[in-house]
Amino acid sequence: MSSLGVGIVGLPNTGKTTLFNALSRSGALVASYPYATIEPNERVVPVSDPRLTEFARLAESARIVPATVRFIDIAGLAEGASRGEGLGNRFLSNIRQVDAVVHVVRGFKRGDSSSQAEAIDPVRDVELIETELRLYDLEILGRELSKVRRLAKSGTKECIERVKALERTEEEISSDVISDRASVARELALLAPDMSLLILKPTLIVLNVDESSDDSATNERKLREWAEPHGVPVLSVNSLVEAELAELDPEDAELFAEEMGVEEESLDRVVRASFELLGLITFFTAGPEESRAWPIRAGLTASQAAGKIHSDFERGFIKAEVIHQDDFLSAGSFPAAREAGTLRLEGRDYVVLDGDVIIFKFNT
Ligand SMILES: Nc1nc2c(ncn2[C@@H]2O[C@H](COP(=O)(O)OP(=O)(O)OP(=O)(O)O)[C@@H](O)[C@H]2O)c(=O)[nH]1
Ligand SMILES: [Mg+2]
Repeated sequence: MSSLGVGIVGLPNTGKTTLFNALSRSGALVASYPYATIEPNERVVPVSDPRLTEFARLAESARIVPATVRFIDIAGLAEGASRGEGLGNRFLSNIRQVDAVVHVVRGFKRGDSSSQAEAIDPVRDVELIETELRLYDLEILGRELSKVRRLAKSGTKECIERVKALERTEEEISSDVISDRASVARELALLAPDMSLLILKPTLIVLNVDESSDDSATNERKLREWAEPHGVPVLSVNSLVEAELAELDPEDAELFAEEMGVEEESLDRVVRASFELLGLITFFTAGPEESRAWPIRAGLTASQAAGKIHSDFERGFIKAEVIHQDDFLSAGSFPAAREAGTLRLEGRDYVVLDGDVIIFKFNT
């Protein structure tokens, strides 16, 4: 499966590319992951998952193949982007293509930051971008509504339902706080699945902080207070330091990180949180050749999950031997699990759970 895409979005010069570089360089340290040749502003980044490391150890796997996230570095959006300022429309339409959004907000001092416009103010900045996203969405909704309203006059039931869904969405997007973006998105997807609205994409805010800002704790607190009712998670990262760390070998990186007082694994947390935005679950395979994480949509059956590995697996599916992660860890091996009775036999209609470790049996 080609990885789903997460767009890095924000005002100009907030450190989007710095974060992108840090993410993709740190990714390159991992031994192997499915590689895709893609545009230079797109990188496939492995998702570190301690479960996978454990499974590989137990199965004595020769290699580890983690799940991946595809990050796309999108150009900065300026105020007025929704009216076409600064190539705004093109960048906004780039965001339509992604499955989720990492919104980078400046939390570091810039040059001579005596002027008001340069003062660090994450809430102002976040609202500025969100306003542009909403204006763009409202424009698209408005255009679609006037088209569908005309069609609805001669009134198929489908058309009328679509108008209602679009109107409800328009109302939500115009309100001060969209309290549950995911449920608005779900409702819209049912009746107008072709509409891709920017503000409804699963979103994570990354506050790009600086080691030297005096009010960084205050800024972060204010941003979190803002984000809470909007239902958007916030992570703090020092992208500049992380980008430098990603270039060092691990020993030097550890020393430097300590010196700079950066939190361990802050990049890993960004990747994991980005992966979580995509709403996927993960099942695993573990054998001597490789241990591998397989991200799938929730609700897939065993035979459909087998089809993710190879279409022949789905066609020739016979059965699956399934064990849940903790049972596998405590058994220590498949034979031991078989003996303990924790490795179960499941048929094609078994619904795969996050954390299942699976051995597929199939005919080719
Ligand atoms: N002090 C500090 N400077 C940073 C940080 N992140 C980025 N910068 C600096 O901010 C400037 C812009 O960084 P970029 O990563 O190019 O920002 P961008 O958001 O990709 O910019 P555009 O693509 O032009 O919108 C560069 O000079 C970076 O070195 C940070 O965490 N701290
Ligand atoms: Mg950039």
